[in-house]
Order: sequence, then structure tokens, then C-alpha cells
Amino acid sequence: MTYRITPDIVADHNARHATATADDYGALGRTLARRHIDIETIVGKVMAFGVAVPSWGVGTGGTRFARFPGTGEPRNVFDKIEDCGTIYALTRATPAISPHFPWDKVSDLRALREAAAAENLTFDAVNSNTFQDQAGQTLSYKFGSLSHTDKAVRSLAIEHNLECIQTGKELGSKALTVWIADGSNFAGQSNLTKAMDRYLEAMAQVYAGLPADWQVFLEHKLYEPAFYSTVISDWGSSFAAALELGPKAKCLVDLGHHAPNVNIEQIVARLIRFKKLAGFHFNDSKYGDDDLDAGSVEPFRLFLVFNELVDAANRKADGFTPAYMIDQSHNVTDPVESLMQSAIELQRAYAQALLVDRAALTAAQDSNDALGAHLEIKQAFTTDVSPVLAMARQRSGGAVSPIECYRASCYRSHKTKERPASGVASAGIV
Ligand code: PSV
Ligand code: MN
Repeated sequence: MTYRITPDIVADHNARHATATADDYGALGRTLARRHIDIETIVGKVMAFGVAVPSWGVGTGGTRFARFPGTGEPRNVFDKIEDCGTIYALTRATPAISPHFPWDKVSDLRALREAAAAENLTFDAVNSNTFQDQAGQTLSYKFGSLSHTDKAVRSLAIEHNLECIQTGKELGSKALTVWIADGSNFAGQSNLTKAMDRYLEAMAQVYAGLPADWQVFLEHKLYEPAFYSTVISDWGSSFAAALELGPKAKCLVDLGHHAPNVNIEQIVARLIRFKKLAGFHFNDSKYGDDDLDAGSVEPFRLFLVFNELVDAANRKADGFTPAYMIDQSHNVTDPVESLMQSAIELQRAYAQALLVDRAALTAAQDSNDALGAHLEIKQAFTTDVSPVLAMARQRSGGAVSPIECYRASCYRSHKTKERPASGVASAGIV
């Protein structure tokens, strides 16, 4: 039997905080009531919010220089599921896990399903990996995968994606996320048009393998590992590809995959408008695809993204069913702590966006009251919604203060004993 943070540990923790939780909730409830907002409605919506945890996020990440593994790291996908279960037990915000293949490949998929079910987790979108060569792979992705000049390499990449769909079907997933690292490092190295043609032809074959109730999420990224051009570099390329592929293809927005200072919330609004928003890979960044914790650098930008999402949900925008996933690399923190905090920050941005007085905002926008409109969203953003989040967690069986509860439980020390270091130094990033 491995160590678990049991419901009674959480209940004891919550009992110790009970007076403060109720007090703070009451005070915020009165503040919001003056603004004609019912705090109970907000709590209900926060309780219904869920974001998938990436299986690759629970291990320590790294940069291209080094990786500094922590102790008690997950050694395999079953340990990863256990950590995801812990994150869910404490936050109640992360009911699903987004697997990555072949990293999470096992022969016994039933065991995987059962392990997830035992943690009350379901499987979200499956991610394919054609950005690395696997052991024993005879053809290489060094010069690309789905857009490679060699048909045989393209076929290998197509096969891998089709296999991911098969695996996902058995796990209960409903979507495949495709991010390709294809691109070029030198001006002139690649024919930019032909590379796109080859990608579309290959993706059409992946698309043809989607079950009726599945979607494929196209994930664009400006650069890295290709540094001169990238085949699916931006939302325009992604959108055009999704249009050409068909209605099951949509565009996934990884918050770190844009040019500096680009207006991501406007991209989100555009994709919603044209019914092509697949969902998100949430993270935060200062310079590029930094994969820092959601809300840790630019919480206002995160809020503005959620402002668009709440706006779309309120007007019941056609085709609006975004999938929420986290995609981060935890280099200097305990990944379980980072993922819990990130999930909380996503809930925070969501709750703040729910506080926007939409009628007042519309009135200000329509009368060209620029500052008045800005103040409407600023008032929502500057409201401390922590009591709402704490109450949502408490009511759904989570911990009022997940990181405090986690640290007090000494979960990581227990895992350090249970999961002895393998001694295998793994370089590189996730
Ligand atoms: C690429 O940088 C990316 O964002 C894609 O989602 C990958 O699947 C993921 O990171 C993990 O490396
Ligand atoms: Mn991503």
C-alpha cells in the first residue's frame, strides 16, 4: 500500500481553517452582494470548472542545459497517475489527465484505466510525439515528421498518430492533440509551401482515422526546436489547416507559443468567432515558451483570456466547447505543488472573469467610454476571490489550502522512500 493523503487528513486541515474560511467567505459575499453578484452562483461555477493535468508535468522538467531531478519523482505512468490523483484530491480542480505517447505507453491499457479510475481521474486529450526519435526507430524525425520530405517518414508519423487515437479510444479520450516540431533552421532550407502541402496531406490521413465523436487539436508554436521557420507557426497557419481538414479539426492555444506581446486574448476571441477554438495548454512566460506556472508572471493576461471565455459562454457561442489542459515544465519546484497552484490560478482567473458586470461593460463599450469599460474589467480583476476558491474546494472535498495540507502530510518524503531513484540521468526538457 502506497502513502495516500486520505480524506480525514483533508478534513482535519479544513476543520483547523473553518472559522477563517467562513469569515472570509461571508465578508466577500457581502461585498459582492453590494455589486448585485450572488457569491453562491460564483462558487457553483468554480466547482464545475476542471482542467486536465499533463502526465509529463508531474516529473521535474529541465532546460536544454540540465535537469535537476527531485526525490520521489514518478518512475512510470502509474506513479504519475498517483501524483495526479493527489493533485485532484487536494484541489478538486483537476479531474483528468492528458497522456503523452509513447512516453506513457504500456502494454496493459486496462491497468492504466483502472489506475486512473481508482484516483477518480478520466483521460483527456491524448498527445502524440513525433518530435523525438524513439529507441530502435530506424527512420528519423531529425528533419521533420508529418511534413518530412521522405514519404516513409511521413507514414511513420501518421501511423504513430493513428496508434495514439486507438490508445485514446481505449482510455476514453475524445481528442488527439498534434504538435509537430517540423520546420527549418536556415533560410532556403525548406520550401515553405511544399512543407505545408505535405503536412496537410499527412494530417488528412490522421483526420480520416478519427472516430465520429472525436476531434483533433492542432497546436501551433512560433519556433523551437526549428529556429528559422516552423510549419504550424501561428494561429493563422493552424486555423487555415483546421479549415481545410474539416469540422473535427480545431486550434489549440498554448499560451507560450506566440510572438512576444502578441494579443492572445484577441486570438482566442477570433477562434471562438470562427468556431475553431479547441482549447488550451495553460502556462505562463516572460520571453518565449518558458512553460512557467500559470498566472505566475502575467495574471492579468490570463484573466483577459478567461474574460473572453466567460463572454463566449454567456452568449452561448456556437461550437464553443474548449478543452482545458496545463502544459508546464517545473524546473525548480515540486511539480505537485506547482500544478496545484496553477490549477488554483486558473480557477482564480475564471472566478474574476465571472465577476465582470457584462451589462455595464457593454454599455460602456457601446458609448465609447474607454476608461469606464476598462474600470469594469479592472474591478473584477482586482477583487480577491480567494474565499470563493477556498469554499469551492472545501465543498467539493478538497483542501482549503492545498499546498499547506500537502506539505504537512510529507507526501514527497513518503514517495522518496517508496520510489527509490533509478539512477538514470535524463537530460532535456518536457
Ligand atoms: C511543445 O512545446 C509542447 O507545448 C507540446 O504541447 C508538446 O506536446 C509539449 O510541449 C510537451 O513537450
Ligand atoms: Mn503545449
